[in-house]
Amino acid sequence: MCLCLGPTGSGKTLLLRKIQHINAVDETTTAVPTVGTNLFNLRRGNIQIEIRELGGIMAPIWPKYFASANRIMYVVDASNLCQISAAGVLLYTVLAHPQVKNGKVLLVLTKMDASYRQMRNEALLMLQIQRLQKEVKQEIIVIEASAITGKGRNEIMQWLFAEDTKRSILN
Ligand SMILES: Nc1nc2c(ncn2[C@@H]2O[C@H](COP(=O)(O)OP(=O)(O)OP(=O)(O)O)[C@@H](O)[C@H]2O)c(=O)[nH]1
Ligand SMILES: [Mg+2]
Repeated sequence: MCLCLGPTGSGKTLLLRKIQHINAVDETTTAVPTVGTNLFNLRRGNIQIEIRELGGIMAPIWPKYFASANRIMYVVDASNLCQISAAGVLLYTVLAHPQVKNGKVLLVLTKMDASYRQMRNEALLMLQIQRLQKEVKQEIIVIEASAITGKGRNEIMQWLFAEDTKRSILN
């Protein structure tokens, strides 16, 4: 199970909908805040994986779900200057949690279609990723994405399916 986390309104639901069905989202699509959780099933060949989005508003109780996950996809809104540093602090509290120590971590910088977005390097600087990477054991993979254009969709799919594909070949 992969958990999808990130601050309120960072773009988790829309991105997961786009990943699930490439035609599900365009510039006219609207989203409502997730109060609770959303489950997304992805299938590639005979491999199926489950992603559970936890709404940003639920951040205080995210840790209740950590035991059920072996992977974390953390979504940050690269166009929200006010939220981005706080998103880094929140990511640190997640990665420092004992039940997340051995998980795989993907950091998604989304809304890269927005003209007022931060560029990758600036966003990573504001998130203090280099410092964070020194503090935590997990390797943080970074992918730029957009639910509107579909940017990053294939790379995210590849990351999501990589381990499960390996496992099914071994079995
Ligand atoms: N421009 C742009 N806007 C986006 C993108 N993804 C999401 N949005 C907008 O951002 C807002 C929040 O999107 P959601 O997907 O609901 O965010 P969320 O992370 O699921 O939020 P919570 O469920 O409340 O934690 C909506 O108004 C979306 O239309 C994107 O890739 N580009
Ligand atoms: Mg949501």
